[in-house]
Amino acid sequence: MRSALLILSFWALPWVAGAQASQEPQSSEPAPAEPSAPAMGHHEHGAMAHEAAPSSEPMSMSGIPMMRNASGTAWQPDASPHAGLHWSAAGWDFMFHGLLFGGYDWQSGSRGGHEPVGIGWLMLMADHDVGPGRFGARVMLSPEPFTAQHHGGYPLLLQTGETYQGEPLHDRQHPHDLFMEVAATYTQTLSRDWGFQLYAAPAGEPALGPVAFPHRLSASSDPLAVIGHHWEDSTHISFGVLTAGLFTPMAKLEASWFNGREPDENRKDFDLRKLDSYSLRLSINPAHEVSAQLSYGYLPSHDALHPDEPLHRMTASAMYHRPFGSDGHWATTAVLGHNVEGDHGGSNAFLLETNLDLDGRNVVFGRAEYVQKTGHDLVLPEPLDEERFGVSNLVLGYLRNFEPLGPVLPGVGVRAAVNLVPSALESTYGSRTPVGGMVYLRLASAPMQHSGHMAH
Ligand SMILES: [Cu+2]
Repeated sequence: MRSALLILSFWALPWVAGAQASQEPQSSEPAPAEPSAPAMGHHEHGAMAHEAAPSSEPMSMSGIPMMRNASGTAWQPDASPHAGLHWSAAGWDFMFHGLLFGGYDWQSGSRGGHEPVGIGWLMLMADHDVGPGRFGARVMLSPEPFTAQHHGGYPLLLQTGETYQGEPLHDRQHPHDLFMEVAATYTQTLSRDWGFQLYAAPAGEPALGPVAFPHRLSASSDPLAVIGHHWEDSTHISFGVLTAGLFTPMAKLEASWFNGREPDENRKDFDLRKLDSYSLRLSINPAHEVSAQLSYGYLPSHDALHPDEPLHRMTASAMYHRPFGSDGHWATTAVLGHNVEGDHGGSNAFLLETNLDLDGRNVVFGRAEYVQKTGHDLVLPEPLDEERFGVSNLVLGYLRNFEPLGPVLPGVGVRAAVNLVPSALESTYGSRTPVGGMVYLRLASAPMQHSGHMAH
């Protein structure tokens, strides 16, 4: 109950900003596809734009649709729906969006648990032309330190990663930090086909892994985390990130230098530390509906409990987004994550998830994961410490959206999961098929309104 109230009051905050924006006169005509970058002429820009891109899409730099920008500096397919509030004031373009879940999480067995939880994030972005380029600032906050903090996180069978009271956390997902992202970007086109981007963040996401699950459209109806998080996209909150990227309309190559240490148990501060890790990522958007990436990261001391164990991470992922029917949308993501950690050798995580919005109202979603976790990861008794177990997680859910309330799209949903564990873990989990579920209220950003977008 308290979580639900907190979640709701969290929304009220930006709603003040939202109300201001929605008071502005709404243009009945769709916003023209004009580049926000002054460095390029409109015609020139048009020639560079992705062939398949519908002309009604707002563009950012180098003919890249604004909708391609996902979490951190990651790309998603151009064919992504617009959601959020967008307004302009004093030469700045603002965007506000968010995704919040409040509900009751229940996981079976002695390693499970049940409690009310609040999960999600809110984000404000501001952009302004600076010299020949474009400056951007963003702040993303999460309510989870207040709404998902009991016993170090919310119940989620087979989840591992980070700590609680100095011990490794297991079968719970740690809350995301209050400051999920505080970042500045600078983007500039160099020529018709080239541009570069710089990203600096005391809290932010290095160029490693796919679009992080809390920000993936294919995961946007599912409140709970992926159990392969610490193989795939767990670095999305790193306290100290510098990224430089070079991009064309179709590809982006980025390098990051960052603090690879996982956030500590105080979820309300900045865990700044030396930048000891690096990563490389190649992103490709070969078609309007497709985005793929390949990345590698070296984190010499990611785990506070084992500061001498280096981690090498490799990830590959692909996303496919397309409209469905007249008002729906279909988003699918596949991810492969590979960790080589200390002396534990290599381990893999596979994920396939999909979100099918049938008509703007009814959404069905699902996820399948297979992850190799050690007894050490799962915090099993000593003799099993170095043993490796293949565990799986199958999720199916349904979300029903209602009429938007101003900038907020409310909905109610249910999510059911069955986990598959090997027989060696049967006694630990009380079953070879432990289950979990959640019923929830979801507040998402309503489809985007371009109020005052073209003011400059
Ligand atoms: Cu996370």
